[in-house]
Amino acid sequence: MRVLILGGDGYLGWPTAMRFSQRGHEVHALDSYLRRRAVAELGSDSLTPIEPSLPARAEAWKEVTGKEIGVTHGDVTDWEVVEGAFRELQPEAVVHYGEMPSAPYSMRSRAHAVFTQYNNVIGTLNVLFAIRDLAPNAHLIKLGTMGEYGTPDIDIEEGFIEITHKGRTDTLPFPKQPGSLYHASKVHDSVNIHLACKDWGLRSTDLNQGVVYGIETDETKLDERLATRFDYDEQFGTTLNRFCLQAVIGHPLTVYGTGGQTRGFLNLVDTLQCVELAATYPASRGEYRVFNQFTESFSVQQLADLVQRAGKEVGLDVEIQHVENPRVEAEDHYYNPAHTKLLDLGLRPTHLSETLVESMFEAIRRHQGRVIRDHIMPETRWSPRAGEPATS
Ligand code: USQ
Repeated sequence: MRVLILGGDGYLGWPTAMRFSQRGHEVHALDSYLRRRAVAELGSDSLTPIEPSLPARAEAWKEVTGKEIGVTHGDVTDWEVVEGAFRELQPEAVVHYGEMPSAPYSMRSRAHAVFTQYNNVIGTLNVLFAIRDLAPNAHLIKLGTMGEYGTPDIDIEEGFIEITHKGRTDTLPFPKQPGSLYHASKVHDSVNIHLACKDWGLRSTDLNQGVVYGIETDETKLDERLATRFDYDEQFGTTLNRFCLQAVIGHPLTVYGTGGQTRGFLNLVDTLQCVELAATYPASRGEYRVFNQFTESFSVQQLADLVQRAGKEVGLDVEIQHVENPRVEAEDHYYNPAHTKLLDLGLRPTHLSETLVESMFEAIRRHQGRVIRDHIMPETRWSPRAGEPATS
């Protein structure tokens, strides 16, 4: 299969590129280095040292495996870049990670919010037009987010819900209540993708992914130059990754508010499985399908407790700190989303355990000396305090 990976330099994109290449597919990775730039602008860095560019990564991959990954440095919001890539590569599957992924980043200021929504919505629009006009049979595998749904007081379905209203019944998109302007950008994408499938006959799978954790995959372990990035700062680090790093460096675990916030989580290696399953069993022409992509639900407090217990096993004295919640989010809520469609396709979940957390400690320890502590504590608030000036 010819696979184009947009955002192929990121935390998930690079391991995905290697996985598809390892399986014998023809892979091309495109990236604007947005993530590298945004983390550097914040003054932080990936814990794991990564090769300086996509060409260097592809070179290392070739040296280690003898396989080739094509690369392009380019921005999905630039139509010429997208048009050129689609004309040249004629992809059969397009895996689209090429977005600004951070909720806190999007809530920092007006400029950060505008950048996030422009980047994500316009980039995805370009991809939709490119598929329509240049590769109409390509299957779009788009990374959405569980955060599109918010935390309603009913069970969350996989994309659609049957509603009976005033005696009439229809199956409609599940209501969306995004929790940040980043999550809202993914809602906008979903609406546009659904329309493109309906009106133009495109085929797409919207993967509403939960919070990813993990540091290694089978391919990253082949050679240290193949490592994926691992962020732990307040904007780009996800909860469990941050907690594991905090435990290793002796920083109190930063539980926001009471820690009752509950989310779906999955291991990085399961992200690869899910994307591979979506590609292997594509949507039909005209079909817009949604998979809820996570394996287990936990509250933030449960994660902190698990990290503390795992720490104890290996002699780490882990303190849990409840910091003022910088976000506007429910801390005590119902959460029961369906997530059976990927299991039906054959997903074999990796379960979170103390042993798994201990293996993350081990991987983090190897690069402990590189940790920058300045941006671990939360700095970005969802809502300004009274009297604070407007930001630009
Ligand atoms: N949280 C803490 N302490 C921390 C960091 C986070 O208590 O130090 C809490 C947050 O308040 C939130 C929960 O943990 O309630 C999850 O936060 P997160 O930063 O791990 O994840 P989030 O901002 O939701 O975003 C991440 C990815 C995003 C993806 C999303 C999936 O960055 O790209 O879309 O997870 S989901 O959360 O299901 O929407």
